[in-house]
Amino acid sequence: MRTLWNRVFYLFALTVFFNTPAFSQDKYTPTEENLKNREWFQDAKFGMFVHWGVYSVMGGGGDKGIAEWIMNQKQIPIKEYEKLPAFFNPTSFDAKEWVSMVKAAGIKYITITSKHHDGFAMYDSKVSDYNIVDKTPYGKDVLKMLKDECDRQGIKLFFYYSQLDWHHTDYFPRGVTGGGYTGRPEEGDWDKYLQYQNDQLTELLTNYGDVAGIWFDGWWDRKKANWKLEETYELIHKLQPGALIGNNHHQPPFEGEDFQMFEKDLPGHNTTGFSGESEIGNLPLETCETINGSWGFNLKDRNDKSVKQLIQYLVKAAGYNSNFLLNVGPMPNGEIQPEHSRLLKEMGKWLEKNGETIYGTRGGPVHARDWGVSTQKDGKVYIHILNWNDESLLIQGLSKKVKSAKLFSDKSALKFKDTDFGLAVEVPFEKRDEIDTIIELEFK
Ligand code: FHN
Repeated sequence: MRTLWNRVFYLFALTVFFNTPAFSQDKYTPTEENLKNREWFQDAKFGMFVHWGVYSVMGGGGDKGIAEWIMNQKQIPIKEYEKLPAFFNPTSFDAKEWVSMVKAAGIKYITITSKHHDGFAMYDSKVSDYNIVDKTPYGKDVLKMLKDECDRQGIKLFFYYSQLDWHHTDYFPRGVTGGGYTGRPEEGDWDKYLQYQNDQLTELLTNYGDVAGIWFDGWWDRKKANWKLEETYELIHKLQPGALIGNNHHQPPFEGEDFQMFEKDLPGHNTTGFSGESEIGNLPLETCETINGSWGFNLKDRNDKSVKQLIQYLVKAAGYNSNFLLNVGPMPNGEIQPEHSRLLKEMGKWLEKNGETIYGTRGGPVHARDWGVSTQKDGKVYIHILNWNDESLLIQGLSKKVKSAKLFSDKSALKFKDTDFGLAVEVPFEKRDEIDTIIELEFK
């Protein structure tokens, strides 16, 4: 008899324990609104990344490959680097022009640096006067101006936030970057730094209306540190449950995150060495890439990708069920480099014609191949031939019998044959497209 009561009591205790708030911390349950926003994110497919800050004034200091990291790469002590804000006066910054260009490019959201590793806030922070309103002759909150214009034109805005901080004295113990040269005392209170971080995040998620999400970076500077991410993530989801959290930690997703990004690589690839420790989780995916060779503005970087390369990257990302977050580094005067706006607008023209095969789709069902990728939506499959030199193509991995195969561009019928080895489709060369020959398949 006693043992039965013990067992019942023990079970009751367990259920109470597991449902007490303290414990539920570990299991993050996204709200309906958050799940809806994840759907929106996956349907959106195309975002613009913006690396803009006082480092833009240096334009890389004449060195290629240096931009937003110039403080660390040139070992510029804080007391010298703090002179830069006085030179930052982007009087040509026009949020309306930026957002109108973004719309013309077919881009659905913007992710902009609210604070990068140099610790300088590109918004009106009350937590630190090391910001654009208090320290620059410009004195205006560009994030506020941009958010208001995004709201006007129906574009969503994410804030990039660097957890790594080369300026804050309590970012201590130092990590793999931002060592001795900064001039900070070799002491500091890590928990004070985390509080500072969370206070700034509270500002960003309180003073700018609905924010689409937070794009964290810099965790990798102190991989072994206790970043207390669950507290930070819980704070964000308490302030804005629908906000999507992603963290560029280059690890498999952590509890509390809503999307997973890959830097300069398609999901599952590791050509740049960033994704060696990562694995594809079950969260919405995003690949971020530079339009040239730099994230921040670099005066000499002429390594612009071609329209073909950029469109094929967007298509491949969609084939990998991932978004494409394409970066620009605006100039210190506030303008986006005209050659980059032109490239983005060319992508917009292509999306005007072919957007149906990208927006709202999901990757597959045919896995990525050296000839291209596939996307699917509403029972249709779009085969994207990006690199193929034969007239006929054998497509494997389709589970249903094909009813029709059409060239997406002119809806003309294509000859096809369902064989034991896959679907053989004939795509005459004269019907090919230099960038992406799209076949629209419908099924029985
Ligand atoms: O160090 C940053 C870099 O400056 C840039 O912000 C990229 C963007 O994904 N992320 C880090 C490098 O992993």
